[in-house]
Formats: sequence, structure tokens, C-alpha cells
Amino acid sequence: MMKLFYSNTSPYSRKVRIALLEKGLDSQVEYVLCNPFDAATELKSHNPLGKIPTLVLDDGCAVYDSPVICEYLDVIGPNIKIVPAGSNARLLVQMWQALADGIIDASYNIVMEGRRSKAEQSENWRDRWQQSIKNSLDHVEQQIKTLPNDITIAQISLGAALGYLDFRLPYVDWRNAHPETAVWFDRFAQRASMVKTAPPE
Ligand SMILES: N[C@@H](CCC(=O)N[C@@H](CS)C(=O)NCC(=O)O)C(=O)O
Repeated sequence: MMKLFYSNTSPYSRKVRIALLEKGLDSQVEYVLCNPFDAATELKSHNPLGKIPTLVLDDGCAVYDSPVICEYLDVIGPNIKIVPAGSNARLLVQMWQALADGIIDASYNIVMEGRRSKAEQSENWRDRWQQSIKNSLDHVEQQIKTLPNDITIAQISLGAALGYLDFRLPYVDWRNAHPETAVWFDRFAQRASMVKTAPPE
């Protein structure tokens, strides 16, 4: 059985967990809860980067990071394609994924920076990450109508990104300035795959 190293709070892991549920592959995976910062974690023997999510296949091969795992799930799951094959459709969803992953990266950096001692924290970096989140959300608001109709890695990544903002950076209060994105997310968040993978309260 394949093994997914993940945590309940990791937004990148959430992308893969949503994708597994949407593709009906959930029962083919053993979920291994993992803290990547635990020095003794088995994760490091599979992924030299020591990051989650990491999917370990039946033959012991490891697959990372989240975009690569999601693409791989289309190889093993013959049902819906979360990364469409046509070149234009593929580019569109990959760009959505890059934008949403970028929002996650900036948010994750802010969270991790906040865990360092005050003396180590950089106001400049935090401002830059905050600006990048704001600009990206403005872009999402303008482009939200271009999301594909069928579920793809575009919606999955955006759902994970907005869910992470709500979970870790609620002060960003993104809904007021991005009403169409808010309508989209509040509907998307009702999907069983989103409800099942929601971070703990
Ligand atoms: N680009 C990677 C990012 C993965 C990532 O940074 N995961 C975090 C947890 S949310 C992690 O494992 N951090 C441990 C570390 O940075 O050493 C992906 O999309 O999977």
C-alpha cells in the first residue's frame, strides 16, 4: 500500500489529501502523520528535503512535492483528470496552482518567521510576503471566472491556500476586498473532500 507522509495542518499535504478524495484513491493510501521538524522522523529516509507531503509507492520510490504527487495521481487514477491533457487547459490549471502555491509559500513563511525569536524576525521580509499575498488575492479576484468547470488542481490548490489563510492568518481578513473569491471559496469549502481535510480548530 502507498504511504502518504502528511500533517493535519500542512496546506501542501491538504492539496494531496483533497486530490486523493476527489479521485476516489483515498482507500489505496496509508496516511502516516508526521512532524517534519522531528529529528527522528522516518520521512528523511524517503525525502532528503525532509518535507511533507511525501508519497512512498509500493516499490519504495518516493514522490514529492505536492504538484508532482498530484500529477502522479492522474497516472494511477483512471477517473477524473485533475491536470487536463490539452496544452492550453493544462497551462491554465498549472498557472492557477503556481499562484495558489505562491500564496501558501508566503503565508507559511510568515507563520514560520513568527516562530523565530523577536530578534531574528525580519520586518522587511514579512512586509514583502504580506504584499505578495495581497497582490495575488487581487489577481485571484480578477481571474476567478477563468477557473475550469470541472474540478482540477487549480481549484484544489486555491481551496488549500484560502483555507490556510483562514486557519493561520485570519487577520488578513481577505473576504471583504475579494467578494467573488469569498463566494467561490465558501461554496467549494462545502465539498466532502474539503470538509474531511479541514485543519483542526
Ligand atoms: N513545495 C513543497 C512545499 C512543502 C513544504 O514546505 N512543507 C512543509 C510543511 S507545510 C514542510 O515540510 N516543512 C519542513 C521544512 O521546511 O523543513 C510542496 O508543494 O509540497
